[in-house]
Amino acid sequence: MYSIDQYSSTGFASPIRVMKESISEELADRVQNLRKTNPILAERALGTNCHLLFPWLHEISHMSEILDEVEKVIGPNILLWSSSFFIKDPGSKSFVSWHQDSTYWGLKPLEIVTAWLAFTPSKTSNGCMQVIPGSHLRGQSEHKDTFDDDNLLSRGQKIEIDISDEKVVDLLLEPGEMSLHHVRIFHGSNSNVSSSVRIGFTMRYIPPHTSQEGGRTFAELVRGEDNYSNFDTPRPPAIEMGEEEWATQQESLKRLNSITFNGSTQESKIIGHQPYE
Ligand SMILES: O=C(O)CCC(=O)C(=O)O
Repeated sequence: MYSIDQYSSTGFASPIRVMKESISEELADRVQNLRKTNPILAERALGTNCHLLFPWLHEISHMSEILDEVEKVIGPNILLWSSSFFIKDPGSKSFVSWHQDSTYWGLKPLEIVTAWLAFTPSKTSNGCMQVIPGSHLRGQSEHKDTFDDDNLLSRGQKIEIDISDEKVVDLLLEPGEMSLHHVRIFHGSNSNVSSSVRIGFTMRYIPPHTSQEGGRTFAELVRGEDNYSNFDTPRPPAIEMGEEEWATQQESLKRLNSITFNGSTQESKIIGHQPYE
């Protein structure tokens, strides 16, 4: 158990229960049903800012159980900047290289926290997230873009790091539990060598005084007040994947991509899929 009281020194907190296991299992079923019935649509829809396409994901991002914990880290005024899924099928080679989220996001100051919510068990064998405690205090490391097809990150960006020299912590989560991590912590994950899927839903929260370099992006006030108006407010989804919902989500991606792919030699591997991570 890594407590939220130690967040400032460790850069993460885990596990934190935010919903009943039975509810997260229902959520996992919804995701899997969509993936089964329409895999191409699911690939597109379950990527970045999917909370703008699905009212039930939008609702999750506003849950008081999640925001109460986020508030302990960034204070009472909270904006939701983005969301996305990280899904690894049984036996898939998908992995996430060691990286810092701060690398391409263009957000300042670095009071940005990610809530990673487990819809399924997340364990060592199915490629749970891993962190290096305290690494958020090391400053910004140089990243190299690899564009590796199996890397779930948009640019396949990675820090050259010898993990054998490091203390690595596996963030083991049961369905309905979440972890929180700092935007600068070194983190990554291995591929899924088990026979069960791993589904994580991430929500990125910022305080309203955060500013976005390189353009205006969307962020929605989910708690407290915004006296800065540094972000545009997206239209919340009224129905699942309606025309207006797609238009809002696509606009949010266009804005994010123009910032996070700045200086990149390639476009996002799959439009709508983790374009900015
Ligand atoms: O789900 C993973 O394995 C990695 C997630 C990640 O990099 C993040 O949430 O910032």
